[in-house]
Amino acid sequence: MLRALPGGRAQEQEEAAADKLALLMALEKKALWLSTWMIHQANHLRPSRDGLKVGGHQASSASVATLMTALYLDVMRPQDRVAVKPHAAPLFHALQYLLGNQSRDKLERFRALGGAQAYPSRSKDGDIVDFSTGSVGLGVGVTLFAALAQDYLRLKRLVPSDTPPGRMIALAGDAELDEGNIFEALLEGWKHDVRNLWWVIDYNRQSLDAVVSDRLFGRIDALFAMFGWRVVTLKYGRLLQTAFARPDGEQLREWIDACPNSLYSALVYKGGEGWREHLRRDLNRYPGIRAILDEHDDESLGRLMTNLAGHDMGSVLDAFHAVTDDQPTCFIAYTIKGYGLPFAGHKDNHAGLMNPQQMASFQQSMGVPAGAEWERFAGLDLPPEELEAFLAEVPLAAKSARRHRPPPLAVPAEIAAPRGRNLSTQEAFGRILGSLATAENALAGRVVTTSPDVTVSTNLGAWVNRRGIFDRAERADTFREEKVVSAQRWGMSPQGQHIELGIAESNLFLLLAALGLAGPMFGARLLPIGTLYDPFIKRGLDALNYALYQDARFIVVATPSGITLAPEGGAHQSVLEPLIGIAQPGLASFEPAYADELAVLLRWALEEIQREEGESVYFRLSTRPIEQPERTIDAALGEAIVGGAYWLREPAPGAELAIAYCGAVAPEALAACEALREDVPGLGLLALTSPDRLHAEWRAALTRGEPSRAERLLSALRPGAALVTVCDSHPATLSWLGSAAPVSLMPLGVDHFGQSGDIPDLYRVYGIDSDAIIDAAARALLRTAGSVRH
Ligand SMILES: Cc1ncc(C[n+]2csc(CCOP(=O)(O)OP(=O)(O)O)c2C)c(N)n1
Ligand SMILES: [Mg+2]
Repeated sequence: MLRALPGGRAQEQEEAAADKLALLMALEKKALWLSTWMIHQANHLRPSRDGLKVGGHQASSASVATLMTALYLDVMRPQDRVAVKPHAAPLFHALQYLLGNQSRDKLERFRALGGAQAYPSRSKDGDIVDFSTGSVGLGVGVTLFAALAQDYLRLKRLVPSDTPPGRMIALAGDAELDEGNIFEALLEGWKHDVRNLWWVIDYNRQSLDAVVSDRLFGRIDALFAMFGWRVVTLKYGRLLQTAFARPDGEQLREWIDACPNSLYSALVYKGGEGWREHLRRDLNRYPGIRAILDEHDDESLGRLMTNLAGHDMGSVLDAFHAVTDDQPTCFIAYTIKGYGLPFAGHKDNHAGLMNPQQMASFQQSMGVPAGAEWERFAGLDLPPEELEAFLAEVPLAAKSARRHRPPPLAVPAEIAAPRGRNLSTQEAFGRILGSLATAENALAGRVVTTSPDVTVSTNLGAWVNRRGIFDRAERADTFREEKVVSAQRWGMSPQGQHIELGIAESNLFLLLAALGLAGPMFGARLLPIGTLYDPFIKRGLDALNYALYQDARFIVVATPSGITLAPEGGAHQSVLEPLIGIAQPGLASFEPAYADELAVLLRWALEEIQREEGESVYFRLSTRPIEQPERTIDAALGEAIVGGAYWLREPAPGAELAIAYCGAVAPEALAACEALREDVPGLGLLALTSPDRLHAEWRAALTRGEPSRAERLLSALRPGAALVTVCDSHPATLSWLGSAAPVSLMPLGVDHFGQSGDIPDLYRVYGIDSDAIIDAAARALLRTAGSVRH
């Protein structure tokens, strides 16, 4: 509200506000037009070579036209960051085009190769996109973890804390709230007391298939309030509010309030006539309502009855600008899916496209002359210079970089391998991090660890004891204060470098996404390391994929893994995760067997996640202590470990047989190798540290027409030699080696659910113990000798 000021100031301000409103409404109209046109021309005017419809979401874009125009062209500041609901991509691109950040060429190639992406993409659309979206719910959730990451950096003064923080904003579809990850995130956010978070819910009461349940949203505001959020409901626009203030207007309000979502949507679609029929039937006894009906023709009655606040620019601006503190805020904005378009409100409009006739009349109503479809201001009532001048002054147009490029942090040339005769890779990991925690270097200061309630059981204890747990407030470790003996010291403070999460793997990966984007997003690099049990990668897999899709960089340490976890049983034993490691883009995966390999690989990973073209890194580790080799790792061996494979026992030239193993089954492979040496002298033992890297290099080498690393290694054997592969995971992890080199391959591994038992029993039952390896070698040799007839 404008306060009365002396002289003409109040009037001047009112005029300026009215001017701004008119400009924003004109630009909203243009953004709606451009988004609709962009989709239309991609579907109807661009030649199709494959007979597929291109698609695009005209209705979903129209639904948020007012909200997004208000945010992008007025409310947002350069430091704010946004996740736009996936199917509003066309509107997002249109607004960026108006701001001069998106080219016409890209809009014309909407959903074509190299053009504007179907869903906003950080890596494909470039700097204009803050968070990729696509898998509903995840874009909303990640903003909460970005707010946490921002606090982490500011409280540690890793970024300037004297400038205002950015607001992390999600523009969410209402059906996104059906995704469980939203609620997992809300709970975690409450625990961490997150701030500077806005979720703007486009409450059009429609999803893809259907109209959203009426009863649901009655609960939603209470739910947000319960988690400490401010809830701002934007329900009725100014036209409706004025009508409600008239005699009997209250009856109209009550009628709309009680109107079921499905009926409201259907009447939106039917238009003025439909509204009139229903209002007459239900409210005709009220003279005030009859007066309203008499005063409005069908068109203006339709306009009145659909005047929801989410489409009322003035109401939207007031609501956004009224929030000036850092309390998380949820705006529930009532909107209409397809607002302003012929299929507004129709329940089937999600993927609906306007046909050429509808488009022609829409074009006419928008006043866009033929040939001027891409003109930024064609058909608007305001002078282009004024619109241009307004856009130049929009806060977001300020040319401060949205993406930072902080330099990489130096990684020491060597990380010492933990010593010990018998070690598991999990213990080695804990000890490496434990000694990193004592290092007084910049690198250690940027490492941030996180885990969904498995910090201790994944061996992060030593690190956490030394570096502490992150919390906005200083909190003592009560057990310690009460002198209760415990190996864990869990003091909390803003200096802490471990973020403890509840058990929700989706949250883990969304937090890793946010921490892993800290460099480009906030200007200070973090080196995030997340730990979890290997089988639960699948629980958070979509969030992991989501994090990687936007090129967030982090290290995932998954431990324990496989049936080697023996007594824990099949529910906790992972089988297929190494195949995820091979197939997942953006992720380099390793399964080392020995502590010294892990030391080499962790050092490499800390560099890799900082490299411009690098990837995130996944380590699959084990709790099985195994005897360690006595050796020093020279540069060549180090390179081979990173490359994915080396000969642990070099084969004699032209050898008949080799065994290739990966991970914790190393002792079985070694034992089999020793046992076979007498009968097959010169056999080799190939250690695989990364089936993923080896596979990727094989494919790349094939394309280059050069021998791959795998082929070069195996060329030590005679062509057609026998190769037994063994791993504590699905045999397909390694069986592809049979195509990379001319060998006759026998793949061993686990291809059905595990069960409780000890390692000797389980390895025997699942066929990965040394006897199984020896047996497979014998069969392979027989087969290569041609004595087995198929
Ligand atoms: C995880 C996931 N499941 C399914 C989809 C397919 N999908 C795309 S949009 C949508 C409905 C979205 O409804 P809402 O969030 O209300 O958006 P709006 O009404 O604004 O289009 C669905 C099911 C998806 N993108 N992601
Ligand atoms: Mg919806």
